[in-house]
Amino acid sequence: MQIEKYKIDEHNQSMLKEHRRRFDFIAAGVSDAEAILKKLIDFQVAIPSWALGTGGTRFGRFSGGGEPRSLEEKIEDVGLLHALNRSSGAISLHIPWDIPGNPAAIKALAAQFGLRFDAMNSNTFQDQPGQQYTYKYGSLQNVKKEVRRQAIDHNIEVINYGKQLGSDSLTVWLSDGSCFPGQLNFRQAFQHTLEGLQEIYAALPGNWKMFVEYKAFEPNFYSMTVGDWGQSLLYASKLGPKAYTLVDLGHHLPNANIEQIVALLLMEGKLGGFHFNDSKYGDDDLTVGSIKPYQLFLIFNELVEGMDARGMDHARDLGWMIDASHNVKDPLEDLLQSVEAIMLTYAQALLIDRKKLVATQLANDAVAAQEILQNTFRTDTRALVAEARLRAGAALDPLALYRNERVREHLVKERGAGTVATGL
Ligand SMILES: [Mn+2]
Repeated sequence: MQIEKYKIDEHNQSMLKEHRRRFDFIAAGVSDAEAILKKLIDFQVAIPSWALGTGGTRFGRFSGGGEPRSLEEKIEDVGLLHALNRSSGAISLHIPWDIPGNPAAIKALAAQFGLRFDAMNSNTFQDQPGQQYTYKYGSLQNVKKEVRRQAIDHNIEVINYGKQLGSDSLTVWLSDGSCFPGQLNFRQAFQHTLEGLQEIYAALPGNWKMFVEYKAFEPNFYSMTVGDWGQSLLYASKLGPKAYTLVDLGHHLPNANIEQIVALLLMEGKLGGFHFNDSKYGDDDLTVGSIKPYQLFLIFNELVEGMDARGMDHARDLGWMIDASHNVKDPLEDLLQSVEAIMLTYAQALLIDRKKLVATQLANDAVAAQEILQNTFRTDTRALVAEARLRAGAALDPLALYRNERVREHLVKERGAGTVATGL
């Protein structure tokens, strides 16, 4: 299923007059609208292959139908999203769920849709059919050398698939840890994990990055071997300049000050990637901006401020990805909403008057600082983001067009009602 260009043009034409009115209104109040629009057009958020099917919980999974049955169909789905919003120009694969049978053909297919391959993801949190050793007691941390060897070899295999596809980064998320006090020697678990990561690091091509993702709890509930940003930063620092910390919004203890974490990691040049989602309780994997949009805004504020302080390219110098997948919505609609929430919030962060904010900080004026941030947060950036889409050749209202074109119905017809995408 693809959406032809003329459908997008027709859709845009029908909304153009109202859009112009709304865009002119916001543009009149923004001093550098053109520069902001350029940044919005450049900004791309990678879509993970596992978000294209319905997510499950440990209790059940309720497929919505028309899910992609193969890697080719996953690429088609991301191509469809990208055609609608021109902000989803990358796909992040997971091995072994997405092993490319013919990497050259897969690469060519992605290129047809204007997609590149974002970070590759390894999996040592599950046992795969036919696997020699179990990860029940961890992978890189495991007390048994043969298990650690198997996990290292798997990660190197993932790098090799990524090389063939033109990816340039590896995300390592480990579920390693312990469920009960006394189960694990913390220092030994750390040391084993570090040694494993060092071997994987040594296999990285020169231009690659390694992202060390942390998570506070789950599936282990007493300790996690990469449990917070301190531990991740410790690994990344010991590994070397190609290793970075990856922040996933859902991987913190409740009420963690994620914006402060982001600011300090950027200061140290060690923030490498970012996983967007939203949560009420833990790693809920809900739609970006659906629960705590103000927190997302405060995080973007620090991201933009910290990247600008280091002269970084917003679009290219960090890995941006959605990492969410849940039970209820059509996954493609959910992803359109998530990308929209990211773009709206990024646009808000670009609108913050930094000079004024610094002045309030130097004057210890907490009231004025709050006014600046909240006035910006309350600015409606929808027409700004829509204008960026229009200029990039995307739809003014991607979700409306998706629904008008009855995309899901077509996908169910094409693929069947009972298809289940590989993933969680
Ligand atoms: Mn993640």
